[in-house]
Amino acid sequence: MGLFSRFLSKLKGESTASALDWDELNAELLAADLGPLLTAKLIEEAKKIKGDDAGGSLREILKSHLSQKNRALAPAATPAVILVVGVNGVGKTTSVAKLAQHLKNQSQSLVLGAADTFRAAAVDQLVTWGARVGVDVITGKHEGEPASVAFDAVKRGSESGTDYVIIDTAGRLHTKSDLMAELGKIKRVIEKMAPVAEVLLVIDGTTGQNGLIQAKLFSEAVDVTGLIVTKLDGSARGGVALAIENQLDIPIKFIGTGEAIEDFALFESESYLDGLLGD
Ligand SMILES: Nc1nc2c(ncn2[C@@H]2O[C@H](COP(=O)(O)OP(=O)(O)O)[C@@H](O)[C@H]2O)c(=O)[nH]1
Ligand SMILES: [Mg+2]
Repeated sequence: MGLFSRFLSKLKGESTASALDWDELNAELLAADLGPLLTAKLIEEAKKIKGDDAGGSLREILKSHLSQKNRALAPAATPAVILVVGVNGVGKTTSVAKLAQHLKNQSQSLVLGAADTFRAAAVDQLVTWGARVGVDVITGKHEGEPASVAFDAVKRGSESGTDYVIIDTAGRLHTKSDLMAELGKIKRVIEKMAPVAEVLLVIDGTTGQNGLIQAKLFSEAVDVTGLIVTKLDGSARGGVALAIENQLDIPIKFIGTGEAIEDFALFESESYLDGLLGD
């Protein structure tokens, strides 16, 4: 059931919402990780709704808080370089594989770069995915320079004329400034070869308000152009992504809905709103 459906059905039964209904909606929005700022804005605007079409009005309000930026991958000269970043365990490597499959399904050619050189298992994980998807994975030495692996991958992509190069990176705590600075370095090194078309930040949809802090700090370190929100297959409603869109104006581009390669989709704002409103 959508976040707003109980509230809406109440509104339909009575003509106006009581103070208690507003408290309930407030609590539900907070529980869905929309955060205090966006929750307060939404309640304030929803209180002004008049007339019968509460659902339609609420939809317009929610829509006005989504990013207006393009959700499609930015058009770029080949190779289009995509850098995938985020904290540990959010689903970066899995999302790189899913995105590769998604693009391959559209007849795009790809090279992947395994720039998480801290953990040998991380490289193996991407190599295994690459074999399954059927794309080349460029690896480097264990504990080697992530920026040099990224550079090699982009070089390979340029030389072989592939459409996309996707770079997986090591998970890093957004609070560790040296690791955050390394992201800037990776980007600068890549850009000696080709421009970075997209920096996609992966956010775990079950994270809660910490996701907003992650997004703030990653954006300060590197120009984040879009979000991949993962783990939306559970009970998580990914409200934090909405808070990020609203407060930082970073559009959600893709969502992950499971561990399998096909559990991945473009973010569709209309169906997301359908879900929230319980259509
Ligand atoms: N349920 C679910 N699990 C996911 C999703 N995306 C990734 N995972 C799982 O999350 C764990 C960490 O994923 P991984 O890609 O290694 O994260 P990384 O550390 O950011 O590279 C793995 O067990 C993945 O299978 C998703 O959309 N839904
Ligand atoms: Mg990884």
